[in-house]
Amino acid sequence: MGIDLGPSEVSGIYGRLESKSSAYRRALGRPLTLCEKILSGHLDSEPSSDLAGRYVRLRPDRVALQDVTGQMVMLQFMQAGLEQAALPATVHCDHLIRARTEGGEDMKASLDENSEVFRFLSSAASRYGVGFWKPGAGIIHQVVLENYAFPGGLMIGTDSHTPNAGGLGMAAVGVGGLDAAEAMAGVPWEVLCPRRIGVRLEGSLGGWSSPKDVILRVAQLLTVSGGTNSVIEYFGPGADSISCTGKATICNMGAEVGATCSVFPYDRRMSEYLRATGRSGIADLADARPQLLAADEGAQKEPDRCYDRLVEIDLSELEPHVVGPHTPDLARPVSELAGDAESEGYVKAISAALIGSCTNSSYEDMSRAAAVAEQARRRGVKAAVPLLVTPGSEQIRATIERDGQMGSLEAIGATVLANACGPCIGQWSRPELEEGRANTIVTSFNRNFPGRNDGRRQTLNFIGSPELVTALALGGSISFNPLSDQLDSPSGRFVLEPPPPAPDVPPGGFCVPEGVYVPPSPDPGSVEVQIDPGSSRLQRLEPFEPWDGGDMLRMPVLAKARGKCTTDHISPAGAWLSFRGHLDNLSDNMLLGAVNAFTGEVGEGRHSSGERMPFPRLARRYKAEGVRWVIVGDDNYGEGSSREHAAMTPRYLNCAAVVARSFARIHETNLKKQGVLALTFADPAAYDLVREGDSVSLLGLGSLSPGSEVRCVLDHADGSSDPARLLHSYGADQIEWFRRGSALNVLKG
Ligand code: MIC
Ligand code: SF4
Repeated sequence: MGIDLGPSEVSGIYGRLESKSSAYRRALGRPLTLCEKILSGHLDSEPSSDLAGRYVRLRPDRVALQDVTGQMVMLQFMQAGLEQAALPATVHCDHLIRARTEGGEDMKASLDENSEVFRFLSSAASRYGVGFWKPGAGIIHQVVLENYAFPGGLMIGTDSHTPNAGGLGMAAVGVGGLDAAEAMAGVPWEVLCPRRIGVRLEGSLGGWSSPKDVILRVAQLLTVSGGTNSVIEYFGPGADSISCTGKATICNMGAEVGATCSVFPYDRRMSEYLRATGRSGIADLADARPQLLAADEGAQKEPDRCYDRLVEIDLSELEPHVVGPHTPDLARPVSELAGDAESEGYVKAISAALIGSCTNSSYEDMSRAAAVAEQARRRGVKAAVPLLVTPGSEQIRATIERDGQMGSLEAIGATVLANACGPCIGQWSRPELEEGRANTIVTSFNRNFPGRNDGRRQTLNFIGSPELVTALALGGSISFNPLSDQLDSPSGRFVLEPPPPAPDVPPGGFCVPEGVYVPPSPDPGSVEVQIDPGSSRLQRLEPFEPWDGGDMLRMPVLAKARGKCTTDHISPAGAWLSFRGHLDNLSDNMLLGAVNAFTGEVGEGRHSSGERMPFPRLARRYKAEGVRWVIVGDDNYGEGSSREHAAMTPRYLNCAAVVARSFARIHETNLKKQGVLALTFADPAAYDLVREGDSVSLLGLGSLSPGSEVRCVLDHADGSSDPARLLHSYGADQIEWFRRGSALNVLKG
């Protein structure tokens, strides 16, 4: 199977899109939204009735993997005894690269530290027909945008920010590793057909306002769970005023509101980007089909008929925003940041400013940030705090080096890090920080959960656009309003001018890097996959046990998590990223960030004997005793990343069920796939009935069927008990995953 989809394959895809979406339009008897066209066009069957709210089986066009989730994909693919990827797939080495000093040195050290994992990934990719992007090539979503995303396509990726490709009009969805392994095995990919949120954009961006501010505003309106099981579709006259890469920023951060994916209609900006990245053939095909690659006119005229929810944003009135700390939906215009810092007691001094990442490292972003930096350089002013730049890809890095943007940033003191995730994913080493001391950082990244960037829960991360973050780096404090406050310079005080509009494709073309990509072997049989049996970082997987057919009685509550419990709380990244290919070693991080609802402590619970200990140790103790146990979760449990490890480590340590008020989409699927029962309280208030020392019985599992309820009895330590009704969202096939112990066991046959 080829790794590239060229114009002839894309033309075939458009043919199917045309015929299936017409059938779907007839079946619904109304105009279609863009995502409805893309999804119905990729159905494994003929569309005949309304799919919304139902599980649908789709045929994605490609799969994208990154290094830390990709290891499990490959291990699962191997465990299932599969041979060759049945559709184009690539793996990107980005998350494992550290940020310690600067790009060159960091890359060298990271190559040494991770050589074993990179050898495994490159050999497995070569063996199983997957393209391999070497460390240093760039961050998955940026490299995919530059090379593989195309309008009207459908992609799944083992990373929650896969929707970035929506900037090129692709429906791109973040999934757990097993979804990817199954798709690579040629099995249709199953997803709950999303609801539709329409965002109508009026006006045009100007001054300091940027695409980032569009999504920060959307996050404020929808909140971190408001997009769950929904697609966010942008349209309206304002959409054209946003560059292709700016659209990608907006779609990327749709993950922060839990959206399945986000998508923009095809337009001139996308056509330009496709041509500038060497894909004129696809641009020609798309240029000839503007209607196919946008919502039907009727849907745009009467959005109320076609979208479940409608949001309107006037770009001309949109102020630059800053969100945080600790959650991406805590938004305010930058003019209100100083006031919030005062009233909330946030540390005002900024300790570091970081720009770039997969979200915001386009040519346009870097040009606007550089334009701010230039104003300071001309006046002899340097950044008041360390300014770290993470280019999204080698293509971007080399191009901004050639065109001078990097020089402007370096002139004010910026350090350029490796083209990798680095500080965005906790690979940032900050030995200078005093343990336990609160500090403030500003970033143009997408996530700001506690402990995410530097492993320090006291770090407050405020997120804004790269140009705004650069300006804040000059001001050195979150009380500084870049729009109106003065900066000191040797020649007097001055106020920064808003950066001028910048092109999203370089006038002189992109510098195309060489030697960063390795195609799969033409002779896969000759490739040996390299795993050292004594490795601490890679471990072949053993299948999980099937369900024994009985009810689950009197299981202890290992943890009742209070409040936000993201995948970063359940399976932290940072130093733990080293063990993403070794389930046993990784399991020692399970729930280390979760807040114990009974005690307020982080990462610790109590054994039924009364002894306190960290959750992973507690779980290992129960496992050794042959006891299965339960996690109780709050709202939007498992928010954030796609890492299936957050489901695999509990499963491995004997978790039988997670009962939550509600789940984030990807995590819920990951739990189901790994054979952990994912259940929700029919009455969310029942969460409060769970007390310390409770045991949980789940009854009637033998009659589990789509839409059925699960009976639960909570036995309290004082001898009393409470019943609770539990719901689930399992489809018929998914129940089989539970019965057989995991979806992988089903895949193996
Ligand atoms: C993230 O941004 O949280 C990550 C790291 O990219 C994750 C993937 C992972 O945990 O490996 C994601 O977003 O899915
Ligand atoms: Fe990497 Fe951060 Fe993007 Fe995730 S969000 S892919 S960690 S740069």
